[in-house]
Amino acid sequence: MNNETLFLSDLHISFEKPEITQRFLGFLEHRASKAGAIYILGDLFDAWIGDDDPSPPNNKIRKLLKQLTSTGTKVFLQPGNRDFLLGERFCRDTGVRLLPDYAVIDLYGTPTLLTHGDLLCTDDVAYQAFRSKSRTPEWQNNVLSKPLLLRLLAARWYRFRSYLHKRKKSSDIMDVNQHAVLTALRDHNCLRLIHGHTHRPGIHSFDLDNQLAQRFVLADWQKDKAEILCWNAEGYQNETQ
Ligand SMILES: [Mn+2]
Repeated sequence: MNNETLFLSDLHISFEKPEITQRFLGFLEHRASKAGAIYILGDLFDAWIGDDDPSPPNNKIRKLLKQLTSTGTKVFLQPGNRDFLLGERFCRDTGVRLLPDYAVIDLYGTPTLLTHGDLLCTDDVAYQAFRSKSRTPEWQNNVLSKPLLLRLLAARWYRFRSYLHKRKKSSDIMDVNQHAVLTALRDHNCLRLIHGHTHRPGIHSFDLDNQLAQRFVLADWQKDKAEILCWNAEGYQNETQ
């Protein structure tokens, strides 16, 4: 069983959604330890304002991640658009390894491209502009140097603002752009992509330079429903948590 690889994303863990936290803690304690590797493709947390934030349920999650990685399960994490400030201290505390925005892994013989998914939503020009700005060291140092309380308040404000913006945006620009998908696959020499972010779970097959390519979109976690993508040498299946 140790030869399994699990993919999940978009848990959006927060104090306000204890059901999701509980489900994830249960996953870490039971299901995850049976796998060889776990890939969390971003937005594990609904907001991450710095590795020094001890607000619940962060410490409990740190502890169980540490427990899991200490027993030999590898855990990899890609930054999402909500938790891109996860940093080195979090990795030290948990044994989790951070991956870059695009990462290629060898998934039982097939090169597979992993990404959170927000980079592929190129039609959302305003978001991409904010994204570029917020990934600079200047922006991040400026934010992280603010007192914790101020960051907590700012995060609340941003989440509220993002909720308002999302209601106004057309649903098309919130999905991936197919040209961006093809370019990313070409750039990384892959025919398989796994991502989250859009909260539109599914498997899409399409042509890439006369070869069959596939895009797996992971499900976001909800109070009463959570899904992970499980791969082994034989293939994949979706598993309800
Ligand atoms: Mn996201």
